[in-house]
Amino acid sequence: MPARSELRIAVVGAGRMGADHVARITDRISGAVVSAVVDVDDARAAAAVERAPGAVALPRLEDALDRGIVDAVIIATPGRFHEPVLVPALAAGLPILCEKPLTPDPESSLRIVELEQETGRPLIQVGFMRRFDAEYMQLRDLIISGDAGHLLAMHCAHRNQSSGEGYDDSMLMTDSVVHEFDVVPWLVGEPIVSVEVRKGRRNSLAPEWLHDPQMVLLETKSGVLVDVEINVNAQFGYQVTTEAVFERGIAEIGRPTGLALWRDARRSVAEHTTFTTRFASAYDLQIQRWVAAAERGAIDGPSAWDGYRAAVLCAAAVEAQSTGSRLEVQYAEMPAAYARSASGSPPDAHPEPTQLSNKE
Ligand code: ISE
Repeated sequence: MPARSELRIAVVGAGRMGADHVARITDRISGAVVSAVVDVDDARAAAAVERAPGAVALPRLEDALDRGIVDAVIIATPGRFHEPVLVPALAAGLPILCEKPLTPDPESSLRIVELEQETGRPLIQVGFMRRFDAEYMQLRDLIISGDAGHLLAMHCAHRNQSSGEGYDDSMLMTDSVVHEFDVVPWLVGEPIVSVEVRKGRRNSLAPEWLHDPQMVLLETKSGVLVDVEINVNAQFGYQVTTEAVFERGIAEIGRPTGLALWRDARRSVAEHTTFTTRFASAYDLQIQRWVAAAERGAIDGPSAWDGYRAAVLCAAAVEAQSTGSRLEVQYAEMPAAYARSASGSPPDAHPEPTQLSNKE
């Protein structure tokens, strides 16, 4: 058989995120092609295939596997359909990039963690793309360096322009704050140990069934407090910011950058309206690194265990939404296979920050 030069990817789910990945792989990712687009909706699959020369549209992943045209799988269906796709993809021993959430609840996430361990290899990377955003990476480096002293607290804002029909109260946690549930431990270098959710004054512009915004308070193992404003009917645009409070100063990421326009006695800078543009470079880097790692039989980002932990936090946060009180979070014991992350160090452990340098 001639040496294969490109990773042949089946993209499962041709909705907004799946179609975005199909275009990304075709236009910008090297070393990979889309070989199949899998969606139960024929029209949606056919439309996505238009963007991927040579790809076929199929209704089930198994159909693509039977044809022997798949080296790796991207799962971009709604979360409740992830497990039935993860199972055959794991059985086939294929590298998988699974959009968040890994699965909708901790029990099913643990089942997937167990199945992955049976394969004896790290096959699943979860699509928490914020870890590939340039400013998030800079902030993490700053925390690790200790240059501004120890991290004390963080203020996060997660604002969407508006929420759609099927988006309900629990999705504030499971679809949106799930990103903070992943990225906060990654930034701070230790797990989240408690969660509290408060509902304040409701935005009258939000759909009538939604209590929006809500405030989430997280605490990490050493006591770093992190507040998250989740606000999915912010009207003005899409914005994800973090202000980190250190012993010696403050760092901020996520503010709009780019051309500033002074006109009619105003200064303006364009803001994003959606996550696909706000995190476009992060998605590109995530997929490019996943493709490179898949070729080495590895992953290069959040693992299935990270997906499980986020699922635990989502479940706790949904419970905390109804109680309004602080809830301590318990995780299963981490299997040894996940004790070392892709970078070779334990998933949460940051190196000891360098001593506070006294520059005065
Ligand atoms: C959406 O599903 C995402 O994953 C976005 O990153 C997030 O900001 C948004 O709130 C979610 O609905």
